[in-house]
Parts: sequence; structure tokens; C-alpha cells
Amino acid sequence: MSEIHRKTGVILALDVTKKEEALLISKEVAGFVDAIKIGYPLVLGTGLSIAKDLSKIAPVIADFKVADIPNTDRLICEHVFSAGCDAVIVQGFTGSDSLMECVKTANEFQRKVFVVAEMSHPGGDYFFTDAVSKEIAALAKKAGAFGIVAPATRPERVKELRAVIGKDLKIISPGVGAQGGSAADTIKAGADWVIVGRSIYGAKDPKAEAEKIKKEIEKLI
Ligand code: FNU
Repeated sequence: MSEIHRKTGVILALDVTKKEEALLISKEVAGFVDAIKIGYPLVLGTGLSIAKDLSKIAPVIADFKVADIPNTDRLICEHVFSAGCDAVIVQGFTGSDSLMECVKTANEFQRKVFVVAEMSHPGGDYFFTDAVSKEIAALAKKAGAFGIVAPATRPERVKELRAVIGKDLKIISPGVGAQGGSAADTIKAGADWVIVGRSIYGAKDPKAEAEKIKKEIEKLI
């Protein structure tokens, strides 16, 4: 287990499906990212044991968008944390009891919970309307989550959600690069980290691409 600290402002979304490729890319970009986000593509492709392998390289965030009744959420989170993940991404629309169970489980393991406040794809604001995502962000704060997920594709929403949660919670923002968002604009809007997948792991030179994004963020400081 390791803490997620902001050094580069970049989180790698590792949506490859083969273990060898996942380890190779992670080792290459290790110095340029603060954490590695894994999700269904990689875990279904390789098994949850990949989390332990990757946690030797960087902190691991499990993007399972957990969204069930409290008991099932707890069982999922226990597996995720026992497998070596440092944080889990959960949904907030399930309501406060489910969310609080995830946070309680994370606290027992001394791990972290990020709550999806609004999704980054074009259809992402259809149900996650302004009012709903702000309510979810407020609930995340009340429940004691470590942070929220907010869309890099809509930096104005990152700014509004930052205003809701204040400085106590972190914001991680997917949607940079392949989905059209800009790393600099997202950080300027109030995100702590941008999450970048295809632009890095799909690049000819993942290391150079990760370094480029790191430098783009560094220039803002
Ligand atoms: P890339 N992701 C996302 N939008 O893109 N977890 C969200 O609103 C969200 C996410 C994840 O586009 C997505 O599943 F809540 O290749 C993928 O793993 O840069 C990553 O962020 C974005 O990948």
C-alpha cells in the first residue's frame, strides 16, 4: 500500500488487457505519473492479481465504479483493498448508505474512495445534470470520501464542483487527450490530477507522452 501524492498531476488509465504490456508501460512511465488506474478491461483480461504487481510500481486506483447495495459494496471493496489497491472509484448515485459503506470499508483498510460526480463522455451529463452532480459531490464530502471524479471534457464543471467540495477533497479528471480535454485547462479549473489513458498507452512512445503532459502541468505552477 502506498499513499497517492501529487508530484506530476498525472494518473495513467491503464486500459490494456495483457499483463506483459501493462507492466512494460507502467515501468516506462513510472516517473511521470502519480498513480495507475486499473479497471474492468485490465482486470478481466489478467485477473485482480495485476493490482499487486502494479502496486510495486505506483499506487493503484481500482476504477470499478462500485454501485450496489451496501453489503455488496462492502464485499467488493474488501476484495479490492485486499488485492493491494490503494483507492477505489465508486458511484454516488446509489445513495448515502451505499457510499458510506464504501468509505467505512476504505477507512478500515486505510485506503481511499473517489466518487464519480459527473462522467466525461458526451452522454455523461444526460443523467448527471448540474444539480445531480453537485448533489453527489456534496454527498461525497459528507460521507468522508477522499475525492471525486469530474470531467476534463467540461472544465467549467470541474470548477463548479470544486466550489461545492472546497479544498478538502481531491478531484481526479478523466477525458484528457483521446476524449478531447486539455490537461492544463483541467488543472486550471481546479483538478488535482488528470487521468490519461489512450494518449499515453496508445502512443508510439508512452514515456514521452506522459512526460509531455507532466511538463504541461508543471508550467502552470
Ligand atoms: P482515455 N473514465 C472516463 N470518464 O473516461 N472513470 C469518466 O467519467 C469516468 C472514468 C475512465 O479516454 C475511463 O473508463 F468516471 O483513454 C478510462 O479508463 O484517456 C479513462 O477514464 C479515460 O481513458
